Amino acid sequence: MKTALITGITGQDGSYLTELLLDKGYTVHGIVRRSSTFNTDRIDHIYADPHEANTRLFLHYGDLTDGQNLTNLVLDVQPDEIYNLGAQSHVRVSFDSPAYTAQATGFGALNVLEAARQLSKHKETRVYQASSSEMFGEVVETPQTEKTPFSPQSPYACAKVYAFHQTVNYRKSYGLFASNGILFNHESPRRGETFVTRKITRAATRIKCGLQEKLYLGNLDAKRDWGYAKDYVEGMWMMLQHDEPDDFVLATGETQTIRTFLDYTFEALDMDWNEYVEIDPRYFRPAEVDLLLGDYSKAKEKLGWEPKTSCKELAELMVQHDLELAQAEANRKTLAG
Ligand code: NDP
Ligand code: GDR
Repeated sequence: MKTALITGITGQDGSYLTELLLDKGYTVHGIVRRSSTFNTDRIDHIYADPHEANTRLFLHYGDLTDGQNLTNLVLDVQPDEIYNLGAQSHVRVSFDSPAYTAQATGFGALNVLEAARQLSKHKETRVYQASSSEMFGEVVETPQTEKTPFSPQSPYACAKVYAFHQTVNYRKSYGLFASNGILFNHESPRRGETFVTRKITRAATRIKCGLQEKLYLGNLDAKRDWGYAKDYVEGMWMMLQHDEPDDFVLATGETQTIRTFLDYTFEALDMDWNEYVEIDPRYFRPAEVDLLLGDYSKAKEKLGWEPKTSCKELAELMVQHDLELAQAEANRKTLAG
């Protein structure tokens, strides 16, 4: 069976991709960052003691900014497939930490490609690069396709554009099987709590349970093409099973404002968000991406990939999950007196 190496295994997508690959019989190696607190919450339910028999998930310490460490790991593990999902992935934070974002999100991808190039001298390996719809930035055309020019609007997006082009460069220069997935926003109950969808579903359910009074947000007018992360990791895997490396957009082909996501969330709880939401300019960005809407027809035609979950269904499944979390928190408070 195949072996995969995943950077960013502790993130939202890393956790779903690990489940998918283990289900398919892969051995999975993941890179985790050393941290003074546990950062493996999203994969704890699938991680078994490596001393036990039949374990197929292995974790290694490392960091995308440490190229030597990545090359050593890649040469040791000899993966058939490498998924580079690791990144400083928060757009707003990238304005505060532009240099670190460039190192982790941009040069980190170069480190992964260079490690893969070393391995490819001995055996074939395939690389997936987690590219982003943020690279489109300023609206040039809609819907956005693989041919739409990039116009990045943040240090994060600039770093992703660099990584995108290096991926194409390694493909052309060295014949490396390296594909870019240009993924539009995808969310889930495992989404980080500072991204807007999860911030909304966490706050709305906590308000419902009497644990919070207000929700402070920034720009409510931006439009995003939101899909379900579980659907999207399947597309990542499909890209690396394709007969040739290429670049693919994964999206739903529908776009909604933050206001509409608020509608879906609060309606699922029989509440009106206008009573609870306040604007805090702290959450505005120095430059905003106003409209993202993806055309996934190339992925549909060449990979047979299609999204399965609508934005409304996504909001509802996130609400259901977060309501259970909020109810448990409320119960703990009651018990504690
Ligand atoms: P998350 O923010 O949930 O996860 C990011 C992962 O990267 C975490 O495992 C994190 O580790 C790890 N990481 C961060 N910095 C480093 C570093 N210096 N070295 C090694 N690992 C690091 O992101 P998602 O799962 O949502 O996204 C996965 C990838 O896809 C990212 O590259 C993101 O930019 C990209 N993307 C995401 C989209 C989305 O809508 N979710 C859309 C398009 C692209 P830790 O847990 O320790 O913080
Ligand atoms: P995004 O996601 O920047 O699209 O990047 P995020 O959820 O952070 O923002 C989406 C939109 O919501 C607006 N917004 C707020 N955003 C946050 N985080 N917090 C708020 O309080 C808030 N209020 C309004 C934002 O201004 C923005 O317009 C995500 C990340 O996963 C990237 O890594 C990925 O590449 C892209 O999606 C595609």
